[in-house]
Amino acid sequence: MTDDLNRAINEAVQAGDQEKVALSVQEALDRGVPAIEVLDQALVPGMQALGERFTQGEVYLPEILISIRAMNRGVDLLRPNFTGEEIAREGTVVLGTVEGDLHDIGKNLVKMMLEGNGFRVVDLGVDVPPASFAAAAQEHDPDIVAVSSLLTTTMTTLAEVMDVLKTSGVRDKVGVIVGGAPLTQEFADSIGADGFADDCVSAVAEVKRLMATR
Ligand code: B12
Repeated sequence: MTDDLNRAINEAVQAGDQEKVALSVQEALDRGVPAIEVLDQALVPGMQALGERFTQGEVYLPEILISIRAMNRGVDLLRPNFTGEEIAREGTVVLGTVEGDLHDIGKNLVKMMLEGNGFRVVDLGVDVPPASFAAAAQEHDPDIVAVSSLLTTTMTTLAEVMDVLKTSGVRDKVGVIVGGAPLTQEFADSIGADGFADDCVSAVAEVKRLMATR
């Protein structure tokens, strides 16, 4: 993708300009830029840059919400380019944001990337109690359980998810992968998760790696 188009999309996300995001994303697709590149190099960095500005106190929640809508317009245009009948079904992933946490932008991107790569994703949504991850694992017999956490206060709940998966007897049948801005590989290791990824592109690679080693 050309730098000017990349910058236009990134800035339009940050500005919360839905029309400009839609026009620029469509232009990129028309120029033959792969959807994954538009997501990975323009939309996500735009949202992440805004996240940084929020952290610095330069923008506030209303701006964030407006930008989320703008980003979603772009994601909606990309979505059909990710999923296709020609893509083989690779496996099943149960995915959700942990209890107490309502952040779902990153989770939804992970979902979209997995679906685009041929996985069936059972999306449990946000604020998912540990027991619900275990119940879904029993019901859907997934290869992987993927848990998102964006708050340091909900990180401890991830350890509870691991415990409940064990006590309900499904832990040995599934790989567990965790992610979200405050998490690290060290944290994932400390709670006994099998995998960690810090963005939606490496999440797919990590899921594939886990499935290959199981
Ligand atoms: C957008 C946002 C919101 C939105 C969420 C909207 C939504 N539908 O998601 C709203 C406004 C609702 C919100 C609310 C709150 N938020 Co908020 N929010 C953010 C913000 C600005 C951006 C998050 C985001 O979407 N980033 C973009 C996405 C693309 O990145 P990502 O989420 O990291 O996801 C990527 C990777 O982490 C990874 N990934 C994510 N999940 C998973 C899962 C798996 C399995 C894998 C492998 C990978 C993976 O892949 C993703 C894509 O590449 C961050 C700031 C920041 N710098 O992150 C604060 C932030 C996360 N929020 C914060 C806080 C404190 C809150 C509130 C408590 C604020 C309040 N006082 O009310 C509430 C909490 C509500 C709740 N109970 O959850 C803090 C958390 C601090 C902490 N250390 O815990 C942050 C860091 C801001 C800050 N510095 O203060 N927030």
